[in-house]
Amino acid sequence: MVTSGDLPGLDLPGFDAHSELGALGGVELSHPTQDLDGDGLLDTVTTTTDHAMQVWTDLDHDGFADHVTVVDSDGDFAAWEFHHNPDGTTEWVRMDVGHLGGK
Ligand SMILES: [Ca+2]
Ligand SMILES: [Ca+2]
Repeated sequence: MVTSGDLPGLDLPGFDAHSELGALGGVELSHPTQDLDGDGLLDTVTTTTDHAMQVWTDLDHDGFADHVTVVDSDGDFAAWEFHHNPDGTTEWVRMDVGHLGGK
């Protein structure tokens, strides 16, 4: 289970590129601060922990994150998408993983 950890003022989970998000559930982005896709609507929140940065994006503006990219301080990264299954359950699915810097 991922917990909110050391993020004062932000109720978003902190984790690194090696964390398993599968059962995390919906993540509410109540106060997005960035407009990642440039359509004029704020959709993205960036959070940081001691060892990693998480970029949460609410692509359809329903108030819940649909995508998160995690980058560790050592360059490892992982990208996850929030999926709604036909049976009504939801899960985070890892779409990409790798290392920045091309080693
Ligand atoms: Ca936007
Ligand atoms: Ca959304």
